[in-house]
Amino acid sequence: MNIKTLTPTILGVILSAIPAPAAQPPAPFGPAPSPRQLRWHEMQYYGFIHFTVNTFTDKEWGYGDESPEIFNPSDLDPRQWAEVAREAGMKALIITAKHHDGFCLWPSKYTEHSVKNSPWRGGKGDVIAELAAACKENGLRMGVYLSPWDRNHADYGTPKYIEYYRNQLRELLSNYGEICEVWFDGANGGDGYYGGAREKRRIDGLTYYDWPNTWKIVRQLQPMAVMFSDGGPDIRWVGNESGDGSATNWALLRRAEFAPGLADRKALAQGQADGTHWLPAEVDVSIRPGWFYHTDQNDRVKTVDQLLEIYYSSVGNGCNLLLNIPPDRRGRFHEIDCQRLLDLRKALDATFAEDLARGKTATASNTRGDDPQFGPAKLTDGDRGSYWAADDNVRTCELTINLGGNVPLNRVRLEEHIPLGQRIESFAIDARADGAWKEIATGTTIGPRRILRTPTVTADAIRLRITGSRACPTLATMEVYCAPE
Ligand code: FUL
Repeated sequence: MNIKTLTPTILGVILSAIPAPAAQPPAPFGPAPSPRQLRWHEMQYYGFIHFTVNTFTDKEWGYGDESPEIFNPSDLDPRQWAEVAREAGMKALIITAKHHDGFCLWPSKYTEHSVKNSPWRGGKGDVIAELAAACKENGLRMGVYLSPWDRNHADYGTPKYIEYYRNQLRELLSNYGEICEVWFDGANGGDGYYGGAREKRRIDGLTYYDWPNTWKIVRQLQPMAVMFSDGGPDIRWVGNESGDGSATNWALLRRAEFAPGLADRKALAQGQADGTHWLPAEVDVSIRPGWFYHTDQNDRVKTVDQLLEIYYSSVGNGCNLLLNIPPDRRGRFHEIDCQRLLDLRKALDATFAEDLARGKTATASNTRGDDPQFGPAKLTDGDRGSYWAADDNVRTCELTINLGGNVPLNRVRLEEHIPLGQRIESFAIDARADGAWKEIATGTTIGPRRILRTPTVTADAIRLRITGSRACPTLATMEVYCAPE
């Protein structure tokens, strides 16, 4: 058949039957998260456990001369920790296997300064093993904190100690199943017991620990574990211990400028838009004033309102929340702390009970290649893995969801499709009431997650205006909720 002999009408019918070529996903922009970091982003909220000789001496930092005999919890119960954490909605527990005082919660074969010389369980106990079993039973992941600074060890400050530290890390990463996170604290206070020397020891934080070679051990033994410190290499400190995330939050950092204990606090909080590495922030904060349990702080456990503020400041700004609950001298979470955790869970469940945008009609001022696989319906399909994307040349865009009738709302939850990098740098949210649009929130970054708290408004549509983006924007989800007053 000769195409010239076809009438225009027949040609039109044939052409319309040929499917338009599928659009390609946007090219990744800047650094993107690794699979282990993506898995960490999903954890969102998990618990920190500070427990050691300090629990029995009522201190925050042990000097390193504590006798292992003082570690004697009357009713140690990691199963209780794990059950409460699970019911609270946490996804993991990270424990101080060794804090600055050097006492080990597991029977390390490289030191006598451990539970093996404690009366607890007749010297046969292993807190890490008990916690690992309890986490497994409760579907939680487990992480370990191994303080680089060791105020007990005679060799601290010499190369010999680095070998000791690495041996301990190998024990923790080999004998307790899967480890989700390794926590490298940056504190190096100076003075300590140091095997009886009782002196001040200074180390060069940049060179002494030879971090790159220690990180290799973690990669080799636990390839899916993320490593936390002031400068990563996987997760960064947020720069404060008060529970504050930053509303502007790039999951990126110029990593060469950072190391454990050496950090620019503002950059840690906000990240750096032009960062060379994907390095998202973790917010660590205690439910009590101290990291360790002190009876006289029982009336200063954070209230649900305080915890909610922390939740929105951390999780709501795209950070993960690591909330510390220190076991008491029995070795149990205190009743007050347990109640607060469960009350927080209740409040969050009530707020995020129903996504008012789910399944509703969404439209976009631009859709990548006009291809439904990147269409705005992906924002409301309940699948945070699928995403809307714009054409390559687009930097601003409007996304509108018709809520199908008037509904009260006061929370909007957004996520970029971070496997392709972080892009959006400014946005506004409008609600439509009686046919008129009104701005109810503005923001800078979205990244892994952004939860906006807005005044309660009644609206029949909601609109996200992306007003600035470093590359063509993507968005994985746009959810709308109404928190009870
Ligand atoms: C700090 C430590 O010095 C505190 O004792 C606590 O462990 C906190 C999480 O990190 O740097």
